[in-house]
Amino acid sequence: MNISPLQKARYEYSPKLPGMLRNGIAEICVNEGAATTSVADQDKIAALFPNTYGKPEVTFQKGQNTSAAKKQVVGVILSGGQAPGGHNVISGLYDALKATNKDNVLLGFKGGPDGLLKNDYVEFDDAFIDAYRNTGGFDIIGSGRTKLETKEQFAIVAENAKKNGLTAVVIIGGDDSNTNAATLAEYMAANNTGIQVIGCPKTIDGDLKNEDIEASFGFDTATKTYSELIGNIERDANSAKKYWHFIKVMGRSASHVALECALETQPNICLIGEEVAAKKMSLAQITNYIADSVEKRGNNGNNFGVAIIPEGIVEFVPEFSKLIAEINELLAGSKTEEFNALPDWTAKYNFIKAGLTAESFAVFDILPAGIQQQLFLERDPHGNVQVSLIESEKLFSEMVKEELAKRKAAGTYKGKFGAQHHFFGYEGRCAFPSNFDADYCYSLGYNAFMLIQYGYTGYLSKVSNIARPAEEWVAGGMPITKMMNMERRNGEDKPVIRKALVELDGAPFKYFEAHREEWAVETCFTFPGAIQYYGPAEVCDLTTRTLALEKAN
Ligand code: FBP
Repeated sequence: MNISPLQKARYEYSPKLPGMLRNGIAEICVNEGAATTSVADQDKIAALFPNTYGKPEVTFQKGQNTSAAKKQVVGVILSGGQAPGGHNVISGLYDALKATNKDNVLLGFKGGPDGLLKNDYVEFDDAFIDAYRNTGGFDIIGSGRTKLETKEQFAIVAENAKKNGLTAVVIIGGDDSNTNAATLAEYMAANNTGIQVIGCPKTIDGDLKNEDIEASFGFDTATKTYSELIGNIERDANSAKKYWHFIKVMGRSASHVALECALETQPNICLIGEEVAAKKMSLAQITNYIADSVEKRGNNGNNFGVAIIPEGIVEFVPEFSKLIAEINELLAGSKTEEFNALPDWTAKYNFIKAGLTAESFAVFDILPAGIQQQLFLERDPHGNVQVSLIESEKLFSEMVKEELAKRKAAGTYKGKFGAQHHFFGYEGRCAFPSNFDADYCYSLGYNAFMLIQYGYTGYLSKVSNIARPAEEWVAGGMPITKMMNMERRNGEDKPVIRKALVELDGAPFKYFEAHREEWAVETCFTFPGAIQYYGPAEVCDLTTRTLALEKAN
């Protein structure tokens, strides 16, 4: 097989472990802290997780390994969207498992949770693992978005696990997947299966984060990849001086990715969904905010700029969410067929006008025609609007264009406006993991095995102090129930891990807020360049600005 020189070099890279795990398996002992309680709704969560609730935080230390000798057969899955470093979680898990006992077995279940349900797996060996060390992607076993959440599914998983002699299952996923890992752990314990379940925190979105989990893996590499591209676009804009670039970046809901990219590249504009929601901003207000920057820069002779738009933005605009809810209602059930049968867009437009409230129709009516049609024509299998497909970068650039035309007619705007559109998402999810993600992921996997070996279940692999060099990282585990609260989901109260949105009083947003007025008018672009894998640590091992600001004293 042909491989690139970088891939070859990355095979040789030895990920850095936390200092406490570096002396070899024989010298890793465990220290238990106090019992834990969930972040909210303690009584309800305790009642739902009688076997796994309230367990202590654990930390690994240098010292004699006192875990019981036992042959381990571990199953692992990758769940949800790809994130750089997944392969290293698996290689860290494999290395710790084999270093503990060469007869231990690691099975990779294919295609995400479906692999556990269909009992579709591969057994890893050295050659298999070596071909994926320090590489991006989830292609080692694939991933999937099936949710493992019903008792029936758990029973199938338990049966397949027993068939294969599994002692533990490791779920590498985001907040939903780890919520389900906690429920599966509880099921396994309640049914005396003896099968442990451990989670690992993954998602490029950065929204699986709390006082215990400092960052989800993949966020570092994905944001560095997008920031490189945004920096390159800024240089292009500053060279040609003729375009405004509207760049949408992934992040299904939270705006952590957009904020981190803004901190790295200092664009003229970056929208933050959480701020839009807190200030209840309308589409017109957001449009005016961007148009003000374009106008001021244009009047200074700078007919170019860069605006970062988070993927999830429209759901944070109250009037837009209301519109979407009304559209979903309008086309519920058989009404979709009625709508689809209408002969042309004019007939459909009249149907929409008659069906929406006047308030929502007014919002609908100011949308560019392409977006209007997208809202009605591209729908998911349940008939709902596919919000993530809305081209918000085009939505705002077209609305800004219309606003500027009015300002031009009024004589306040004297510049020229030409727009380019980009969407950066898939480009970053499978990049070669940065040194940080390669090290962090390997440590999470290695650590996950130590949690299994010491008999824990319902825990999330936790590596903390990660804004410091790896030597100082702290390895351990936290009961997943500690991160849970009750939330309303699909009409029911459910125990879930709290999703971390951008905190408007947090240090990363405060830094951005303190500088954005200047960035909006001046050209303050910064150019992070490509991820560096080899060279001085201050260039190669740096993690995100978000983490650095959050952890600065
Ligand atoms: P996870 O939350 O599963 O990690 O996935 C996040 C994400 O990458 C989002 O940023 C994006 O909106 C979504 O996945 C895209 O999903 P898909 O891969 O199904 O197109």
